[in-house]
Amino acid sequence: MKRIVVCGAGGFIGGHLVSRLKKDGHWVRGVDIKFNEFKKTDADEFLIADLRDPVKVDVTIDETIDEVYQLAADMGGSTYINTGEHDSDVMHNSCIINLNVLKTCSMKNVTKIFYSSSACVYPEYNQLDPDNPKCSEDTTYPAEPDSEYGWEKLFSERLYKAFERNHGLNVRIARFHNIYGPLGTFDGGREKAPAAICRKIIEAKIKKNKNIEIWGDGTQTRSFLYIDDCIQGTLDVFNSNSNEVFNVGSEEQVSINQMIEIIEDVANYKVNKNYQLDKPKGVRGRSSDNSFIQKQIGWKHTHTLKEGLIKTYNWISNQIESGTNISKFSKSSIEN
Ligand code: NAD
Ligand code: GDC
Repeated sequence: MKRIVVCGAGGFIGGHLVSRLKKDGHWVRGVDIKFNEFKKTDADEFLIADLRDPVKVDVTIDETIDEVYQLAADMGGSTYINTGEHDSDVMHNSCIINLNVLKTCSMKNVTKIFYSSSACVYPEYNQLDPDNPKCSEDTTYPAEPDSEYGWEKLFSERLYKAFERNHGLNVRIARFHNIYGPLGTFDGGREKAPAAICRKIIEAKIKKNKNIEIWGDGTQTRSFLYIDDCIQGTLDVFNSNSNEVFNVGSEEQVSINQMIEIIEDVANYKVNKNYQLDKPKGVRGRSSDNSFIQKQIGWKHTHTLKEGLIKTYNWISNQIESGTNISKFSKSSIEN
């Protein structure tokens, strides 16, 4: 049994990771600036703390902690990342969290740390053709991420590697490719395409309205990874002997239009797509290349997009129909 800190434990992936680490028998302290909106935490302890404050980081990662998973970041989907409006916050907030966490880890007894990077580090020039995006780990340089979020992730990857070299920290890094599933945000501006489009179709169905808005022309491509596969990939990268940086994504590349068709099937409801060409679109094409992780670690995703979307659609549908009660979970978490 390890004593583990999960930073960003009030978030989507961090919340799922806490549950899995608890199931695996570890003692877990979660930390975040907020509680998870949808579920009472499974952590043994949950601290509300702003990781931009080095004193709070010092208290959170104390001398008893063996391992840290650092997922806290100021982030969101295309609507949040690609307008440019949040660039200074995204870069400043996430950088300072990583600077603080690494400095503290290097001074305490932490033996191993995980950092969640992103597919957004890959150069835009390799993601112009929606049918042939190139996102293998060996194409990272010359660097040209399409967003400041991607530049921050690339800088932070390098920061983790520098602490590994100079302070003997055992570092593991995964580049997540658009993760989706239950307990992920689906409204409010930070949601990504799978959750946003599920919500739009559910709301259209409830209102018996056929029209939904789609950002871009719908021919842009992506791959989406179901949350359970992401958690398994994270643990496989963490427990591997290799300290290389790995993609953790799906290779099931689809256009946004194709994903909408799948969701329409799940909903048993057809919509009219009203394309918003002035909305944030990000790169034209992006899909994970898993050759390296499969060869080195043997990790593979197991859910098809349709299987994952069925679970996600049903969960969002339940949330909308029952009316999400944020304060209910905040209260129960405080008592934990
Ligand atoms: P999320 O927004 O649900 O979780 C991030 C958490 O960090 C949030 O709960 C937020 O409150 C917390 N946080 C932000 N600032 C903080 C601060 N100053 N102090 C303490 N906590 C703070 O996002 P997620 O989808 O769970 O992503 C987790 C990690 O994975 C992030 O680092 C993200 O960049 C990375 N990632 C996610 C995806 C994806 O598709 N979800 C893809 C690539 C990379
Ligand atoms: O938001 P996202 O899932 O992020 O968008 C995918 C594509 O879907 C974009 O081209 C977007 O314009 C389109 N899209 C169409 N309609 C909508 O209603 C909508 N909402 C949203 N959000 N998008 C819509 C993400 C980053 C993450 C993360 C991952 C890594 O980029 O924003 O923070 O790091 O990538 O893979 P996406 O895939 O561009």
